[in-house]
Amino acid sequence: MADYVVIATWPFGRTAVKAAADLLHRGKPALDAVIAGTQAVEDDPQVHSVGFGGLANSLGTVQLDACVMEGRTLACGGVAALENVRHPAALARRVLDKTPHLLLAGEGARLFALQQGFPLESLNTPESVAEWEKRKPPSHPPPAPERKPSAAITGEPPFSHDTVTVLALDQGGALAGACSTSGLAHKLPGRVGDSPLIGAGLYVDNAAGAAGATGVGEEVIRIGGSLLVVEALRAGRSAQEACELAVRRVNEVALRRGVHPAKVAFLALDPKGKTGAACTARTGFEYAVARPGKIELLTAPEIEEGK
Ligand code: SD4
Repeated sequence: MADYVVIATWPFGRTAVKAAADLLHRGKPALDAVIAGTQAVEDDPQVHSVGFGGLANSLGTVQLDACVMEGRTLACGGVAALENVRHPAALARRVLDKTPHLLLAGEGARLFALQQGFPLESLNTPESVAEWEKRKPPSHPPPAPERKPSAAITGEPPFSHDTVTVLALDQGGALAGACSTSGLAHKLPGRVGDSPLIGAGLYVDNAAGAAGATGVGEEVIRIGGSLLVVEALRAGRSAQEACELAVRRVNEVALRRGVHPAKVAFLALDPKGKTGAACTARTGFEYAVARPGKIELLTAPEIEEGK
């Protein structure tokens, strides 16, 4: 029997690792635990970047992205641009369990949710609508500086956004991961980020390790972020080195594109339970780690451009 470990993005990751650790402690599989952890954050109306109470797109509609993956058979599932379902990670698991597909999007994902007995509901709360109003981008943005922030998205309001990504190693030595987000506030309707995409926002392989991402999804997709981290683990890098390597890739690509690196962070968990995390400059990325009897909030190192 191995000691369990679960890690999750951002300070609200404490809620996720606590819920996940409750299951891992009782010997439950990593996949069940990461979904329970993710769901605890999806249900929290105070978290305006995930699930119920998430920030809406430019039309005022909340569209959610999520995926799940387990590391033994590489079984995975995702949902993208999903409306009216507060538990997208649980629905992603149904995609994994009940369909021959890996990713359902938009209206198809919502119909599947209905078929699977998920209630359809409004995900707006009075607080999330007020927050969305506050973050409305100006209709006449100021002229862009020379080297403008990537895709004009810096993670600062009005484009605040945080994914919950949860990675776990269970007592049987199996790895799994889940991530869930409402994506970028005021995004174009139908915009899909990294979080429902296997290999971008999440990748898990018991033979190498697990990795997940948060931050500006466009930049994570561009470098195939989570798969890059897992392949670095497979090649013998530590979890910490693998995350730093992916952040350096984000920095290099930004330089080639003539933009400042966007706010992006990676988390990793290896098959022995060692963890790693790193982020681009000024991301201020914190993550939660739970092991038997202990929950901590840690700060990831920031990798400056050219370092
Ligand atoms: C996205 N990666 O939709 C997500 C948002 C996020 O911290 O993680 N923000 O691009």
